[in-house]
Order: sequence, then structure tokens, then C-alpha cells
Amino acid sequence: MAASGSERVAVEKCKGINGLDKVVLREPRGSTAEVYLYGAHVTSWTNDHGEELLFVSSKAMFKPPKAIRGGIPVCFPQFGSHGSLEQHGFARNRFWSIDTDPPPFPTNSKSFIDLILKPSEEDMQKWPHSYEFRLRVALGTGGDLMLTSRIRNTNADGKPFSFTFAYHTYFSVSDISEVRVEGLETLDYLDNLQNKERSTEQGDALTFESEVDKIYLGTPTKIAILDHEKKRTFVLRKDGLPDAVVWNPWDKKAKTMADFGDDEYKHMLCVEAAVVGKPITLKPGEEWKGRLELSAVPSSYCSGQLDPQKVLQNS
Ligand code: TA6
Repeated sequence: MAASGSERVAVEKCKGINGLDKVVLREPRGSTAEVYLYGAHVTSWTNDHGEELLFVSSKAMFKPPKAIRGGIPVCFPQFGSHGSLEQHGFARNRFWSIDTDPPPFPTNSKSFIDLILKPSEEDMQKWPHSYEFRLRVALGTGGDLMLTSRIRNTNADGKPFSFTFAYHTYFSVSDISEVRVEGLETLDYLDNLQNKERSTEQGDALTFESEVDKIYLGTPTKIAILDHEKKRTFVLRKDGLPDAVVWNPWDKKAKTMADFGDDEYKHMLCVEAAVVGKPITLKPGEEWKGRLELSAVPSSYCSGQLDPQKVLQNS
């Protein structure tokens, strides 16, 4: 059956849950992505078989000021509790606008949207800085999902500002106890479950059997998440984002979260491209760029190919 009009429109603005504005991106071969203007929050990424690749909780509240539980929340200007602002900053619970006149930024994708956030008076009370935060969300020809953030300091008072940042990606996995993460072996990390104590990771790929909340410092630019049951590997490539956070609340913490199902920890894993260890500082007029590229490939393509030495050689 021939695809009707909206089915293959590359970029469609429409209403989502609770009437919130969203943008649907479609790529000719069938993959799609959905972005809510609330939080510039990617809530869906599907492959060309229509399979959902991101986890969104069945209890997620699409109701400001609560952040959406799942997908890709954007943490800015503060990651986690690394500062005096609310957890993960405020960008994830602000209404962004469509950037109708973005500075030139070449792309070979037809399926992309540019969003922009500028501080409100209320924000300036909390974080007295003027900035322009541009986020481009794009679907590549092969169905890859790319997020590119450009943050510019537009303070007129000559003041620099510093921030931490994360793409807090929730990957959908078949069974967390069957998942491996490659690329973080032997790295130092801050353990959020041990008062941010610094330790060094063991030499093998990560596997999961309990709550984890670790901030890996100075990681390779490629990290792989292998989901054996689904014979699928997520390859995460990042630029300008030296750190990576790995989080799964497991059973006890899951029960304490109102917008998260008690057993949903079995089907998600957060691997977050981030800047935490060494905050970014921008002088007026300066701009920072942080890029994330996600691919989902058949596992046979990846397993073991991401030995850190090889990764470093290839990156
Ligand atoms: O990224 C990991 C983390 O900082 C954890 O400490 C956990 O709190 C998680 O984020 C979720 O945070 P949220 O504020 O969305 O409940």
C-alpha cells in the first residue's frame, strides 16, 4: 500500500500526549524519531522495522514541571546534583521553540529539526546568565539518531559561565541481566552510590546485577551496549562530551519513583554522554558544541570489536 502523505513527511509538527507540541521526523527507509518541545525531549526512536529503541516509562508524566521519564532528557546547566540548581538543571522542564533562523550548520539529513532555548526572567533569578542553547535533532539516512547542542554565552556583562551537561539517554533493552557495555573497561569513575567516591572499573565489559549509578571520566568516543537477546548493539559516538554516566535504579529505587514501573528497570539502561568531571566554561561570545550519534546495529557486527585499544585506534 503506497505510503499516504503524512506517513513519509520528513518533518511533521503535531500534538502529542496532553496536547504538548511535538515534531515527528521520518527517514525514507522507515526509521522515525519524535521530539517534544517540552524539554527538547526525544521520546521515540524507531528502526526501519518500526521497533522502538528508546525506553519511556509507562508511568511517564507528560505534565510540566515534571520531566518526562525516559527517552533523552537534556541535562543543562547542571548534571545531577553537581551544583546548587535543581537535579539535572532546568532545560529538561522548559518549553523550547523551533529555531526558524539557525546559523548555518550543514547536514545531509532531510529529517531534522532545530530547537532553541533562551533564559526566562525566572531562570535568570536561578542562574544569572544569558545564553542561546541550540539543539539539532536529526535522523541520518541509515536511521542513526544525531543530537547536536550548541551553547553560546551571550552575557552582555562580560561574565563567563560554567556548566555541566548530559544527554540522559534511556535505551530499551530486552533483559538488563543479559546486557553488556563495552568501552568503559579499566576507567576511573565517580560512584554516586558511594558519595561520589572515585574508583577504577574492572577490566571486562560491564554487566548488571544490581543498582548502578557511575560517572566514568575521560571515556573513549565510542561505547557499545550489547543486547544479546535482541541480537542488537547500540553504538554511541560522542564528541565534546568526555564523560559517560551509567544508571539503572534496579528494584528498590524503582519502587520509590512514582513515574517508573516497579519492574521497568529490567528493560532499560541509561548510558549518558556527558560533561561532569570538568565543567565547561564559556566567555561571552564563545560557543560549546556537544554531539551524540546513536546507531542500532545487528550484534554480530560488534561484539568484541570494541576492545578499548581498537576503539582508541579507530576513533
Ligand atoms: O544519571 C543518573 C542519575 O543522576 C541518577 O542519580 C538518578 O537520579 C537519575 O539520574 C534520574 O534522575 P531524575 O532526576 O530524572 O529522577
